[in-house]
Amino acid sequence: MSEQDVKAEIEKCVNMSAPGPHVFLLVIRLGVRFTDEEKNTVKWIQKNFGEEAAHYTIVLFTHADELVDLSLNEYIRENIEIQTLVIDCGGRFHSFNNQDMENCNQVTELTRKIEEMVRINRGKHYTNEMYKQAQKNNEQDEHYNTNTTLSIILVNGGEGGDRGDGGGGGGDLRIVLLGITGSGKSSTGNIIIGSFKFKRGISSMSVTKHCERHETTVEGRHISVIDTPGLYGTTMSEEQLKNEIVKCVYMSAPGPPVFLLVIRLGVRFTHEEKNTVKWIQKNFGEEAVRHTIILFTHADQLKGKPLDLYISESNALQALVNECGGRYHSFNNKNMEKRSQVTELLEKTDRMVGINGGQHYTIPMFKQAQEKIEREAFQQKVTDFGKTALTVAGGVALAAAGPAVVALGKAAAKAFVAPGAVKTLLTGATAAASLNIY
Ligand SMILES: Nc1nc2c(ncn2[C@@H]2O[C@H](COP(=O)(O)OP(=O)(O)O)[C@@H](O)[C@H]2O)c(=O)[nH]1
Ligand SMILES: [Mg+2]
Repeated sequence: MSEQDVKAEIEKCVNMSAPGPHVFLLVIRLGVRFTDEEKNTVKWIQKNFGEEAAHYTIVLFTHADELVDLSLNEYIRENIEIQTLVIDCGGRFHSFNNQDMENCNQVTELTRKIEEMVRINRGKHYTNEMYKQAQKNNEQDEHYNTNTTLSIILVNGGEGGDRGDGGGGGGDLRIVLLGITGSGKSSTGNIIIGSFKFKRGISSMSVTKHCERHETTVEGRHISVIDTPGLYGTTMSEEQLKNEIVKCVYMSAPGPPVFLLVIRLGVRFTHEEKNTVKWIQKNFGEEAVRHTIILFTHADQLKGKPLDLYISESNALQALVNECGGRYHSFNNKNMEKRSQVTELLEKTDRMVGINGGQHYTIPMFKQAQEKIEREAFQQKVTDFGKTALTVAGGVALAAAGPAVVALGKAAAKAFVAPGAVKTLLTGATAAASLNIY
């Protein structure tokens, strides 16, 4: 197919789904090597259909029945490239066994996921205007290349339902637990879901090393709780912790998480704990704090002292609460029977979502925060390189060393930039093969 033919076919398929599809299904075959072309398919969709298109995309895995040792969730979790693809699509995915025509459940389930996405998109669908805009942008881009191996199905879904909004406001809720080791995250998770599924305790065996998710239904609402390794006090490397954070964001998909910053009462408020809000800001972005509630555990150890009074007696605690917009709640994790503490927490999350005008924390916010960290780390490397060069140059004619350092800094910048540049090229590139549009 010539580039022109492909373009004409895409145009046709967009027109066929007028006034614009609710969903792009990005079809990926499992069980065979995940190719470079496939890795770039989300970029391809964004390039050809516009940036917004990814908000309307669900990854549909076929041949999932051929996975022998692992469940689909495990497979995605263990394959960072597939995981990235899924995260790029807001964590939305589904699988089909196309050999099993009788299995109506797989279709019903897909429809449910589509409806959920439409709801999160507030009933909006991809529009032909978005397509035209993307085409206009592409015409100005001399590297435009429509060839790829990807299969896309455009689906016109139903209008958004009213079953909640995926982030509170009475709808489904996804809660991510953050805090230092021993603060009571896993116990808090157990209280919320109403059973002892998260391992808790202080021995090294029970310290949470991987993100874990358990679910429950509270008064008709589907609640998922994602427990995370401690921000401090584990033996994990920064890299391992970072991988786990990516996972917890993925686990909270589709849709917007609420963060619970878990703090233990009754013991000295540590330096690390004081920095946890900064940690959240750095790793999840400034906006994440607007979606955070502080959850104090060990409320039983206050021995009847009102929590407000306890907070007001500590400048550091007060500052922490203020940083999180004055939102806090407390749990006595030893009292599983006291369900009112969970109901009250849910009320507070709903109120927070309301105050945020229904706006949620999103995956792009997370990505932006991560990119910022990478940029800053890179700048730091360049600065350090300059400093080393300055030391090497020694005290020899400082006036001359000045410009030399700048030059070295630039050289260093090039050396460090190179991998990024390759990445950009790779992501900008679309691979050759045929385009199948159904
Ligand atoms: N008395 C009391 N103990 C708690 C409470 N919450 C947690 N714990 C205990 O504190 C310890 C650490 O809790 P855990 O949930 O494992 O902390 P994590 O490392 O943050 O997941 C465990 O021994 C829990 O039983 C609480 O509200 N009251
Ligand atoms: Mg734990």
